[in-house]
Amino acid sequence: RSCRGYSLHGPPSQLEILGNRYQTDEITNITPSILSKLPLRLHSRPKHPLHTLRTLIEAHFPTFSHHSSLSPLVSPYKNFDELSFPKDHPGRAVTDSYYVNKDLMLRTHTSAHEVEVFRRGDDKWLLTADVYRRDEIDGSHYPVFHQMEGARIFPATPNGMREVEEDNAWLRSQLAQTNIVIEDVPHVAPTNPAQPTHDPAHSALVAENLKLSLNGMLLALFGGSSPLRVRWIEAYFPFTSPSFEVEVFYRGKWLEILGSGVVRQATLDTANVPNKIGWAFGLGLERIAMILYSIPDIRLFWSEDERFLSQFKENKISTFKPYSKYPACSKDVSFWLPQGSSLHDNDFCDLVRDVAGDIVEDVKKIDAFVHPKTNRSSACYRINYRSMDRSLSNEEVNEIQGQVVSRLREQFGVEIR
Ligand code: FA5
Ligand code: MG
Repeated sequence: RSCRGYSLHGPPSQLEILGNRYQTDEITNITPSILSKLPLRLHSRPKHPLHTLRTLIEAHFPTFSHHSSLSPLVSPYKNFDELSFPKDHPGRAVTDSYYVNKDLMLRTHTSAHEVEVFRRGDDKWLLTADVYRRDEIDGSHYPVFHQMEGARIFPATPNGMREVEEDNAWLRSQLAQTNIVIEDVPHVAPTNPAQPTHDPAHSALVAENLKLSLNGMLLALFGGSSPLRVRWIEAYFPFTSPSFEVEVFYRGKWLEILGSGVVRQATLDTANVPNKIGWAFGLGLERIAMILYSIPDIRLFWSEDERFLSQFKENKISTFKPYSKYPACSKDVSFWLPQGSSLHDNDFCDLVRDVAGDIVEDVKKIDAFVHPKTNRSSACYRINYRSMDRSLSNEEVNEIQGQVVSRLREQFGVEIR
């Protein structure tokens, strides 16, 4: 019960989401503040940096089909099981993901749609969508962000492999005259193996096609007068093998851009295209947009302030000029939890986000201990409030902090210290 973003009485018995009504149950934890984001679809809003970035990536893959209107409501089966996530994967926990009820959740990644898109017979596609994860609160984390998934599959036949080889040769020639420095890893390795049902040579050709395709895309986004440094790293995802992460060296730092790999055959079998082999990647649009536009805080993407929105043009990346930073105001709250109960940081963050909306800049746990005699746990959190659009008055912040405190009492039965 303590996971809910609602009072001790729990959420209403039904929730209306994107025009439909859904039954809630004992794991419902999707809050009103999260529900309010579902219709916004920033990635489809003209001139918005997330839309422009998506458009630039789509333009780099002109022969791929584009999807961007799939519902964020998916079954846990689709988000996890179809992608070979083990039953005990932490991402499934109610502390990490948002559930409408036990059969319906908000997608945590765009990979949730891989099977349905492959099943349509689409063999090269890009898909952009809002994704939802319960997480900490700071300048680079927000419970809603946007991902872009891309995939390409080929017939697993000699002809299909010839197509890959020809495409690789062409892509290699395209990259040859450019300003890119790539740190690579083997296409397949003992630590990053080809799948048992794949010919390792075919798997290597497909992995090479993935790398060549993405290197070109990264060059289009990040390339400039000085050489672009890109580094490929071995990774692990339940739904790809071999798997890779990609980092780009930008303004003095290595930045993680995307996850990718050779699609697990189980995914393609489920999608009814068992005789194909191919690759997929998933990238975070906010991460890339914050870098390319110099946007300092992830909350800004949600701003309705004209001083933010009016700075951007369609199809063009420009440097964001921050308007004045307003003063911050931080408040601590310390409390005892009821005996035997615990409170996950993500529950605390969702509660604060629900009460304070985007004026919460970050939340830190500054103290936690268990009383040796009573066995009760105590916690102290520091909430930093700052609006991006205006100065907050002290009364306003006190009022909001008061609401946080009463919700904590009501929802988790805490005793304020
Ligand atoms: C995934 O979500 C995989 N579905 C990616 C994938 C697709 C792998 C297809 C293989 C094949 P991950 O959780 O690492 O993986 O997220 C992918 C990207 O999303 C990250 O590289 C990062 O750019 C972005 N991302 C992840 N978490 C956040 C976050 N909290 N805020 C902003 N961006 C994030
Ligand atoms: Mg990652």
